[in-house]
Amino acid sequence: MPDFAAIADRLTEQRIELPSWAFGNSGTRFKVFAQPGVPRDPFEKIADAAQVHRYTALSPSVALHIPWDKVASYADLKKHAEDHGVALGTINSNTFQDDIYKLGSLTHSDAKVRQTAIDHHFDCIDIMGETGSRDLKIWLADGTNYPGQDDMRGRQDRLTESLQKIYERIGEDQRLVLEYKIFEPAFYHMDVPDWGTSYAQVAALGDRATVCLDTGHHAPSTNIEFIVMQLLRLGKLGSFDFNSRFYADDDLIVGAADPFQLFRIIVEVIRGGGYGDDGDTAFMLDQCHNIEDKIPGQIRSVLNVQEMTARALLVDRDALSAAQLAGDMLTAHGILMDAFYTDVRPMLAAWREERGLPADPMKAYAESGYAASIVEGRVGGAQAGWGA
Ligand code: LRH
Ligand code: MN
Ligand code: MN
Repeated sequence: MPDFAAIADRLTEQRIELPSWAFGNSGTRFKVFAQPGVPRDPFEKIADAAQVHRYTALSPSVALHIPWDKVASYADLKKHAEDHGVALGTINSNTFQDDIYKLGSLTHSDAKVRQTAIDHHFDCIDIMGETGSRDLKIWLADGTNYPGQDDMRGRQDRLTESLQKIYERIGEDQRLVLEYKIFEPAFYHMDVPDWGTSYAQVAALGDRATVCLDTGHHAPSTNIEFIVMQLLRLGKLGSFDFNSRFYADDDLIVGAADPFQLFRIIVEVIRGGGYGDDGDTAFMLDQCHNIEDKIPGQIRSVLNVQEMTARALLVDRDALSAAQLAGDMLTAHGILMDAFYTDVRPMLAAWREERGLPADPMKAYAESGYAASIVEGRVGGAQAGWGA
């Protein structure tokens, strides 16, 4: 196995984008538990996200969700982010919370509704111009609840047409990233339920259209690393929404439910050339901390991604290929597991200290007093959360 020292530099290439919505209140359909001190506007969300980067140096950008993060001046928000040592990243569109989209948005049978949804994406593209964002991420809640409710084929054709119009608007250096999800909120069929549908749609658009893989959006037992391999092979893995799940789209801390799966995914990202400076695959988190504290929740997640990345970088590639070519399955499997079982935490603590970072970012944040300062300082105003 390679030495940790041999992979240490590659860890500096890691960039994990944070979702602005992870810092606001969220919950389930049963209850949203409000927390004291959570942000009341996008500026405060950025300030909180910057704390994660400050203690880890892993998360230099923040994704926005529109209209949740609507502000009067995106230039001001960009400046505010830069003043806090982070950048604004992916712009997420949102066509899932307005009454007109009850029966769909980009797939709707009514051309007026489709145009409203397309116009929303045009607004998002304008915002990208102001924020300097590269990626427009589209996740659609479109689908049906009952067999026969609508014509699935017609909806797919309308989706192609709508996406084409949006794609034509993005700049030469920008990308359209289409996220899929097997179910929820629609329960019979989703219009973009799987990577194959997303791939078919983005392949028809062109080179600047790619797929977003949210790790919580598959059927149980899906081999997600296989999808990672295939999309990278096809040059279409634009980004990840990382989170973890036990049942459905649980949006829990990354690596909490199944660290081994996270390891296997990152092994394939590295194998497929998607990692770091060489790769075009954006690592993002998509989590909702319903009951745990939001900032340490995100710190934990980015550290878990880093830890599994270190272990994945430790896989002895040459020995693995040799064993695979020799048909020596037990040796090959053993090589992978050796890397997985390596406890890299002390090495990562030292790696951080060498770079002027705290050995234990969770502890450093907890001792910083920031949590108490926001509880004290953020009085008055409504707390930001879903739909805010
Ligand atoms: C949908 C999703 C998508 C949305 C986010 C809030 O389940 O994963 O990425 O934008 O949640
Ligand atoms: Mn997502
Ligand atoms: Mn999701």
